[in-house]
Amino acid sequence: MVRAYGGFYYVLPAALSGDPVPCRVRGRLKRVVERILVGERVEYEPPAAGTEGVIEAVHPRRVALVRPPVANVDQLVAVIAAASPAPDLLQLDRLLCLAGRLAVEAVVCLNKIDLVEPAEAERLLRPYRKEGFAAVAVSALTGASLDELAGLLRGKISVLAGRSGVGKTALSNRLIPGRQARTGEVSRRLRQGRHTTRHAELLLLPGGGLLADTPGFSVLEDEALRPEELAQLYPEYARLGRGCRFRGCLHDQEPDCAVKQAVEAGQLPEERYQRYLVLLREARERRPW
Ligand SMILES: Nc1nc2c(ncn2[C@@H]2O[C@H](COP(=O)(O)OP(=O)(O)OP(=O)(O)O)[C@@H](O)[C@H]2O)c(=O)[nH]1
Ligand SMILES: [Mg+2]
Ligand SMILES: [Zn+2]
Repeated sequence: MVRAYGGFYYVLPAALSGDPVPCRVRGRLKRVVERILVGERVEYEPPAAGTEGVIEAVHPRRVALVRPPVANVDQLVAVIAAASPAPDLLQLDRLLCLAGRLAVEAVVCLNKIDLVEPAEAERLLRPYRKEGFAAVAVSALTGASLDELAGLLRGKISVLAGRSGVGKTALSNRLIPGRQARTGEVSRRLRQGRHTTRHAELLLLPGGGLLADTPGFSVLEDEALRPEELAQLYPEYARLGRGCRFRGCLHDQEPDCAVKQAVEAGQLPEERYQRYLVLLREARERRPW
């Protein structure tokens, strides 16, 4: 199901392709399924000529995002801008942790590379590539490397996330021919309006796969993270942490910490470690993101 609107649920006939079919929900199902989310896999009775289809069953979902309400997400695309607004790497790290927590894949997408030197884009992405994240440097304005991004989205349900103004809507407009959602001011206004979450929608990508645009910070969760969970969400820290003296080492003040030693030896990026300490403090204070 890719779109819920005006009492209808729009269902793609084949897996991640085809034209959405308007459906109603079988009456008895309404009692069982409290809320059907976009991204839900459903069984439906196709419409006879001139009528609508009927959703007969909803499959159990693997995962669901709260904001935007999207089920069965495969991949979170964490978008930052190379400039304007300046890259918010703390926010990027939060999004990568969120993806890890939900057990969905993550892609680092650096947009607006037309505004910086190529070396600057590479400097920003290198630490993430080294840690094993898929990372692309693109420009929604010039179209640079958008085919590479499209390749990462193929065949998957992906959600674009990142702070306001980084170019999520501009990217989805470029990736989906014919889509002309308004960028800039308009979405900022909409975000405060009542339409935002109700209109979560999955857009069909030309290469196959589905993409949800989201406004601003909407993907962050309310639930606070425990410090031990946080440490596990950094792939490199989880791997190296096996060499720490203490089990459950949080790589902060503990003695004989393999992670801290790797940072001091220049084997792990210092700046990402400093941001980890910020997130660790937040987790200790149990602050929601
Ligand atoms: N120079 C440059 N500008 C871009 C690029 N991508 C987007 N922009 C501009 O950045 C501004 C914000 O883009 P949007 O796509 O609306 O940003 P958004 O992430 O959807 O923002 P919200 O919907 O508020 O969360 C617009 O004025 C775009 O034209 C890019 O690659 N290069
Ligand atoms: Mg937008
Ligand atoms: Zn440690």
